[in-house]
Amino acid sequence: MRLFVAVTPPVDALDELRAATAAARSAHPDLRWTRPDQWHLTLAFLGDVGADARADVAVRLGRTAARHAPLELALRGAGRFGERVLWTRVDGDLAGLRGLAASVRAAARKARIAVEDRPYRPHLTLARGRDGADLRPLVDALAGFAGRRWTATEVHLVRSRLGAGPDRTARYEPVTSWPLTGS
Ligand code: 2AM
Repeated sequence: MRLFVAVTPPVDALDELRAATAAARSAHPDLRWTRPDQWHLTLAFLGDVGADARADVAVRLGRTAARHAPLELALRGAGRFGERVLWTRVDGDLAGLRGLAASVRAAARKARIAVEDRPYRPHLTLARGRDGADLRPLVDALAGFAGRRWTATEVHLVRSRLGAGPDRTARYEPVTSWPLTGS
């Protein structure tokens, strides 16, 4: 089962982002926009995980969530990974978010799941570009977006079903969620 671990902004924060990106979305049908009902902040991408490792990582993620406190976050402005990915940035308790992502990755490694060593870049993916797309004007257009503060209170283990969403997009289905109950 293809899995990732994420935190999810609440509906009011997502509605704000949806409104802030509406003009860009309609002006650029050439990009592959992610669906607002699927928006999330990935902490770790686990890839295909077998049943045994899934059970193991679930136990470990429960312990991880119990050690970390809820996180005060906000969505703000935009950035890009080259011409491939347009995203909105994350503001607030980034040290806490990085610490949580590091713990989630450590939990996955202990469950013998290979996770990337690349530095964690907190972001919420808005759109993916096709070859030759110029995402810079969109980054500029979204620069003034400053979303409300919200609290991440849960960590979600999410299943990604490639091609199962509308127009053969991926569909993300929460498998298990754990509250952040640390202090
Ligand atoms: P993204 O946020 O940059 O789009 C499900 O695919 C989620 O896991 C997406 O949010 C995606 O990143 C993230 N992810 C991270 N590494 C990935 C990878 N190697 N393949 C697919 N998704 C990955």
